[in-house]
Amino acid sequence: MRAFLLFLLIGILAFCLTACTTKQQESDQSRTEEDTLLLGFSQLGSESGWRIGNSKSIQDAAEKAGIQLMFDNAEQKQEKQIKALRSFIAYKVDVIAFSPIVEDGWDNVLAEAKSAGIPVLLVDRYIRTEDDSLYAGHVGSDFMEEGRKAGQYLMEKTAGMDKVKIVEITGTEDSTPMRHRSEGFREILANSERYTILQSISGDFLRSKGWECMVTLLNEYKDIDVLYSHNDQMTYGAIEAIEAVNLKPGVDIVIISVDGEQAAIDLLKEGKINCVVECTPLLGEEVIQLALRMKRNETIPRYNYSEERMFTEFDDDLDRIGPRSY
Ligand code: GYE
Repeated sequence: MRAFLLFLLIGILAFCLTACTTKQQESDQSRTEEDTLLLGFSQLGSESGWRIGNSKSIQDAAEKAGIQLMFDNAEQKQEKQIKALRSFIAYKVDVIAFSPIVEDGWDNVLAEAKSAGIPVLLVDRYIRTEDDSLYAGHVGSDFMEEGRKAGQYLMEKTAGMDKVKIVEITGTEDSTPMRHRSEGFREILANSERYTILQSISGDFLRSKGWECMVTLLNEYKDIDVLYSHNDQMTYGAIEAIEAVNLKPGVDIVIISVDGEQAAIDLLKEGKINCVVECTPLLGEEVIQLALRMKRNETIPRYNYSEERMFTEFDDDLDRIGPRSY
């Protein structure tokens, strides 16, 4: 009887050991498989502090997760971006992620990725297509909401004014942030007849063009109350132009900017910008997590929006805004 019990015990132990080892081996295998990912990322350029922060966030997150990243900077040219996507397809990457500079013109190259069986993640901006199956999902900001926030701030700021004359310097034409930041802003202002948008011109998200646009606008109109600028870089250029004609930015002309770069927050504290709508470039970790899921053939949520704030002259805790990493 004792011998039998001993045998039984040894048997049970042996079974447990084998089961555990197999389980351990299985999980080791799946972990390595899960963690290996060759991700091709096409960045659209390096036009702003936002963009540079965004590239860094993606590169850092890839390094931290130990995944292989093929990174290409298209220097503001759609043709270069398409070329990069084609080279990712040729390399047979596991997943393609990219920030489309404009919304149109991606169908052909994305159909090529689809027939090569490579899933695509849109980062930051959207594309316009009839075929929704060309990408798995999007990660980035809700630009309509950013435009609405800018409008809401302006309603509050100008509550006592009869007529409000606005100029708008927009981002790159046919890009999602340009279209949606304009649309969301107008949606709010449409609630009142007091607002007139004198002119809306594109500054391509560049500081130099922000300056150029503002010079043109100041020559054209002598009675500008508000500047709504679609990003901080263009705002810096515009402020320079406003100061050059001896007007006080933030006082003579109310300034609303988008992004929330460190320099813009500093200008807000100085009173030269009145409102900064936050748009975060820190998308790296989410991009990597989603790409890993896509590699495992999981369905990802179609839209993955970042949580964002707004900083205005009315906040009583501006000094408590922590250092910005972009
Ligand atoms: O606001 C701007 C950048 O697409 C959200 O592009 C991005 C925009 C950002 O160059 O600064």
